[in-house]
Amino acid sequence: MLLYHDPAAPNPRRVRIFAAEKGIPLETIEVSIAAGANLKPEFRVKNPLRLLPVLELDDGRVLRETMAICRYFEELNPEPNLFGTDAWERAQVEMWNRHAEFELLFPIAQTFRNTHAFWQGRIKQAPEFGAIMKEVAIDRFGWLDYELSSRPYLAGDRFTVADITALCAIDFGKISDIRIQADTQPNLKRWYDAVRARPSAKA
Ligand SMILES: N[C@@H](CCC(=O)N[C@@H](CS)C(=O)NCC(=O)O)C(=O)O
Repeated sequence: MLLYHDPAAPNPRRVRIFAAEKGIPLETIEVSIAAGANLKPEFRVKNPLRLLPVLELDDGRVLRETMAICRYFEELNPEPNLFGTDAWERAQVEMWNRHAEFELLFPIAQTFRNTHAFWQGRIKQAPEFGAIMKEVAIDRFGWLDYELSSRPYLAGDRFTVADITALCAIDFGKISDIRIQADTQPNLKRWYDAVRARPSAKA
């Protein structure tokens, strides 16, 4: 299987980490967002939305959307389980993954898109909106520290896809100077150090 990705982008990283946790080997092909390679006709046939990641199967079928790709991998290699094993755990993982996407990744990505020089001249930016999103992201770090005071991982006692989403979002925040405050957010820091230390985090 071939993954179209950009090493610097958070959503492709979610897929690479997920595959590494599952022991699924992936060939990768870099599509540089900085160089505008995702806007070129060769890539637009893979994804007319011009977004990464894209997974291409050996028979040429193409799958888009981070979570669709991760769910496909979960079906292919059920162990180690990363989406939950019973009704309650699956619901918890779903809830926490959505929290990580909408409460962390979304405001962090919107801060970057609307305030960073990288996007100047590439997209229409709304700096005021970006600044508000940064405030939201900073607020959510405090919320997550509170949540993680009662359990080791986002969805409970073990590592799941929700932790992958949160890790990639939080690491991506650094480019916009959104950072864990180790002195006031010890639970978040403890969780971050644990997930960052997993070999898959380097994928
Ligand atoms: N919902 C999509 C979002 C994909 C997405 O936003 N990808 C970003 C990289 S993290 C991208 O390709 N951006 C290129 C651009 O905006 O031009 C998914 O989860 O796969």
